[in-house]
Amino acid sequence: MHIPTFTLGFLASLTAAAPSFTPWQSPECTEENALQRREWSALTENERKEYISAMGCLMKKPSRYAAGELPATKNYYTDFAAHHTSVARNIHMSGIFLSAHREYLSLMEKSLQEECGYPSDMGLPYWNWPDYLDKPLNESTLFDGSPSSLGADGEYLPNQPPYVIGPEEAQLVKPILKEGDTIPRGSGGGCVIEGPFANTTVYLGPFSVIYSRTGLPDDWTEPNPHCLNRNLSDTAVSLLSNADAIDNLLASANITQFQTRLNPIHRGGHLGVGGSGGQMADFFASPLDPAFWLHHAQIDRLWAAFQDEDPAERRYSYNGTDTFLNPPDTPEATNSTILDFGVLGENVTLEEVANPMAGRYCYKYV
Ligand SMILES: *[C@@H]1O[C@H](CO)[C@@H](O)[C@H](O)[C@H]1NC(C)=O
Ligand SMILES: *[C@@H]1O[C@H](CO)[C@@H](O)[C@H](O)[C@H]1NC(C)=O
Ligand SMILES: *[C@@H]1O[C@H](CO)[C@@H](O)[C@H](O)[C@H]1NC(C)=O
Ligand SMILES: *[C@@H]1O[C@H](CO)[C@@H](O)[C@H](O)[C@H]1NC(C)=O
Ligand SMILES: *[C@@H]1O[C@H](CO)[C@@H](O)[C@H](O)[C@H]1NC(C)=O
Ligand SMILES: *[C@@H]1O[C@H](CO)[C@@H](O)[C@H](O)[C@H]1NC(C)=O
Ligand SMILES: *[C@@H]1O[C@H](CO)[C@@H](O)[C@H](O)[C@H]1NC(C)=O
Ligand SMILES: [Cu+2]
Repeated sequence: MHIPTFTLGFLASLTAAAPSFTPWQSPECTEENALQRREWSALTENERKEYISAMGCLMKKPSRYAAGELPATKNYYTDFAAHHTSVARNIHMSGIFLSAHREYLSLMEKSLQEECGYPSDMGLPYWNWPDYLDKPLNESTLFDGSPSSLGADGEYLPNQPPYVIGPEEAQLVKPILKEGDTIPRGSGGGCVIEGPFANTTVYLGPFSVIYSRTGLPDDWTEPNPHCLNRNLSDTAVSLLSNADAIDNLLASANITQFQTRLNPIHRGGHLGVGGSGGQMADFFASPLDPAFWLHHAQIDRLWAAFQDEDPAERRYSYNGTDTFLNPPDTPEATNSTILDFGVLGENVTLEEVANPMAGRYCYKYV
């Protein structure tokens, strides 16, 4: 049943006028012509600045939501975060997590290239967490506040309590941490006031992790001006997203085990930048922090590596439904499950996003 759907969608996009294919969507994708996604620290300073300025450019492009539909988004960059917010309870802790984030990253990559002059031979950068564990994150190429960083940590706030893991957070970090465990205070906590993206005002969120269970209140679309906030937590990264955890992840027997092991690793990067209270720790609005894309490129990289290890078995293998925590009455993820990207891009099926080196994609991690 899914094959006709795929074919029709494909033909429709060919006939629906011009720019269905960008240069990197080569019909003949090879190791040689694939777009390269590289590690942040492997980029030159100028390349890092390309990423930073293209992101800044997207933050100045007009929102694509209909007037009045989403007052909390003021630009196209924030549209990405708003869309993520609206589908957060479908695309996390479910069978469509990996697929939805893969296409989402690709849409960002394409937007940077097509609308903001990001080099067409440069993919999204990724953040290989264990590479950064030998010194504090606030001294790293990511967050040292230099012009080629993603901006500094948030301003240091004294007297911050440790973060006590509540029941909702416990779902995201189990089995490494459990309810009642604590993470020591992060190294910032206040507004980012140094480096790129300093003093950015955002209007979306913040949203308590409690809403991951209950759903968002209806007024989530209303603007609430506040600063871009970070609260770097080296502890969260070293505890949850370390090299042993990755080795163990890649040794998973099947997609079910892979997803289960990935959960706390994934959350580690979010808590590592956002602590608690920073945008990156926001279950809904985390893409407001430009570090989001590097973190998720690393997640996608690990999924691609896992798939490549046994493509016949793993490429089109899914486990879970289209809803947070896979409630029994929700539909299982399959090849033909549709992902809806709203104002960001066309609908795609899980089948269409399963292979980074075929169909709509041609990229690899180096
Ligand atoms: C910063 O995050 C830490 C956890 O890493 C938490 O203990 C602290 O309360 C947070 N502070 C703010 C202002 O977000
Ligand atoms: C960087 O973070 C560490 C804790 O990880 C802290 O001790 C140090 O004071 C911070 N440095 C700066 C420059 O904020
Ligand atoms: C951000 O604002 C603070 C004042 O709130 C100011 O001290 C700082 O210089 C500003 N940073 C940048 C990069 O403009
Ligand atoms: C996945 O692997 C785990 C661990 O080997 C095993 O217990 C489980 O039954 C497997 N699940 C499926 C759906 O194959
Ligand atoms: C997903 O994995 C769980 C646990 O192994 C299993 O009970 C379930 O049947 C799997 N679903 C599919 C569609 O493989
Ligand atoms: C999913 O799609 C792939 C690629 O088209 C195909 O090989 C595979 O058999 C499909 N899986 C199922 C369960 O239909
Ligand atoms: C995308 O799929 C949804 C169903 O999941 C449908 O309601 C919507 O109309 C589709 N959008 C487009 C642009 O095809
Ligand atoms: Cu997400």
